[in-house]
Amino acid sequence: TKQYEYILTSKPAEGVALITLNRPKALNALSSPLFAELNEAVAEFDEDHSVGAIVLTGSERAFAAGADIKEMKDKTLNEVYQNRFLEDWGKITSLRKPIIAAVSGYALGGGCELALMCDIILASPTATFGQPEINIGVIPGGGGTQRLARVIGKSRTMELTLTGRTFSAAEAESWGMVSRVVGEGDGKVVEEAVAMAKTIASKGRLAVQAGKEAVNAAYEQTLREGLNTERKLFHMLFATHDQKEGMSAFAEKRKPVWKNA
Ligand code: CO8
Repeated sequence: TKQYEYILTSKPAEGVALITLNRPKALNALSSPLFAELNEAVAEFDEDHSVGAIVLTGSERAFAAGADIKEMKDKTLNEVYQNRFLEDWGKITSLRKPIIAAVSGYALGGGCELALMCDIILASPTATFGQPEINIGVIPGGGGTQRLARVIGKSRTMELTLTGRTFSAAEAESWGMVSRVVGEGDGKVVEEAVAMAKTIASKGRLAVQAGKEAVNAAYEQTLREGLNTERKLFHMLFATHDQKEGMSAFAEKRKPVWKNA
């Protein structure tokens, strides 16, 4: 795979691509050049037929400590508005393949928002989340107020946004923001995320893509529309080889062989 300056990429298991944010001196602060590389890498893996699921992680100390404050500090209204600052930082939400965030250490501001853009969040017990933008005179700008409110509710989101206080992995788990907190130990959360990605990558790709699309509809559509989307996608899968194969394999008591078709 390609060499980047601010991220590392690898394929640690069958069907799995791993992207590691790698700006250790700045606690993985999210700069425009870093995001350009991240967007390029996820787009490449979304196209890569050998990849079925993607894992995004940072370091033990920081998933990402937010957008790069030093880069933002002197920007003017003209610049941020005319250049639509942050608009292309949400590209990973339009991937077809699932992306799992494996979070250790700080996930603050844009770092928390980046995790929220992923499909599944796994957290190490060391993970510290927060939207501390209020402390530097602004508010979240990468979806924090919107995605958090949908996931953990209005009252908590309001408290976190207006006080800027951080919250723990245990809180994030009890509020349903992370799917689980993974046991102690360096690298454990990445190991678990890679194992989960490998499991997902071993399923039929069309069904995985449809499943992701259907769950996402729950956050973007009304219940009636979402149920309709789900049923249409379910019906659509009856046109695939993998539906015939999966159901025949069950009836014949054998393992299915997916063709991703
Ligand atoms: N931007 C730039 N540099 C940073 C950032 C950041 N967000 N966070 C840390 N760094 C740098 C520090 O400046 C320091 O650099 P140097 O060694 O050159 O002084 C280095 O990383 C290490 O940091 P600290 O010395 O501060 O380490 P500590 O262990 O003492 O503290 C903290 C760690 C608590 C994480 C602290 O660094 C901190 O509070 N960081 C800022 C957190 C923050 O406010 N984040 C929100 C930023 S605003 C934002 O994210 C807007 C969102 C925009 C949308 C994004 C869409 C995805």
